[in-house]
Amino acid sequence: MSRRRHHHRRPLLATLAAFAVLAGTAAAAPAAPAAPRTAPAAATPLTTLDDTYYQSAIGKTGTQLKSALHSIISVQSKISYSQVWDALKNTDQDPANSSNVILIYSGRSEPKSDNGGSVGQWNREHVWAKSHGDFGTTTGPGTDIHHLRPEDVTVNSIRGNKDFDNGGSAVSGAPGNYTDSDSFEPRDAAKGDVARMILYMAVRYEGDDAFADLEPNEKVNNGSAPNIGRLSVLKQWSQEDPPDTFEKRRNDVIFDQYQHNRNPFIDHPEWVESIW
Ligand SMILES: [Ca+2]
Ligand SMILES: [Ca+2]
Repeated sequence: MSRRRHHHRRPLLATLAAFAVLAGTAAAAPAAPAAPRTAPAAATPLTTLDDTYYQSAIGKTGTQLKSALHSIISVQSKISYSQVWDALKNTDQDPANSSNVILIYSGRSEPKSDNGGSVGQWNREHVWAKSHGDFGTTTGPGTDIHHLRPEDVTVNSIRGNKDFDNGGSAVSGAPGNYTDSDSFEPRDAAKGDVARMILYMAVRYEGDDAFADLEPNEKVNNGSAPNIGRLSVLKQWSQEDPPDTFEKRRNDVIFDQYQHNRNPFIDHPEWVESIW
């Protein structure tokens, strides 16, 4: 049991010259006629976002805040499932090695070029499991890169469509992750990311666009219902693992280069408690 105790933790929090890497894969952006926006060279400051992007949400709480955020973040460009590969090579680039991506659960740095479906490769993990609401990989929630992350093929399969909760046995090949028959617990550094991705999906998808209304709940074993649990655990994880440089850069890259919408809970983690 203690054999994998001394695994190294990746220095995700290391300061990085993130914006040196912004050049490169913008070609994946689709031609959808969303609001034209020139990609800035650096991240827009939060105060500016509050005065512009989030203007109609500022000062609101609870269901009114959720509704305002839904309107804001539903204005977006969309990419196809095949375009997701290149997008993830950009959004999840290893700050210490521009040839690699970081795998969300494993924490491993893996060559971008080693994507695919074979053992040892990385593929596209739907953090909001796509069977929960059965949205598949057609353009929509199944290709929304706010909740898509690179992960080891085998570990992705172990997570499967399980809900999130604490506890279980150690996951082979993914130090710090645990699973049992009905739930999955990601490593500490990914816990908040997972929570904020799930809650983004809940606000973005409200059943008004031909896809299911996605919502978190307190259960595990949600199966194909459009729900993911457990909400109380996700809220705790969001507090324990606040947004870091990697997660914030990811949000900026998606906003600037791909979907032109943001995950509000990365910008304003306190909105989690305000809505839920
Ligand atoms: Ca984190
Ligand atoms: Ca919803």
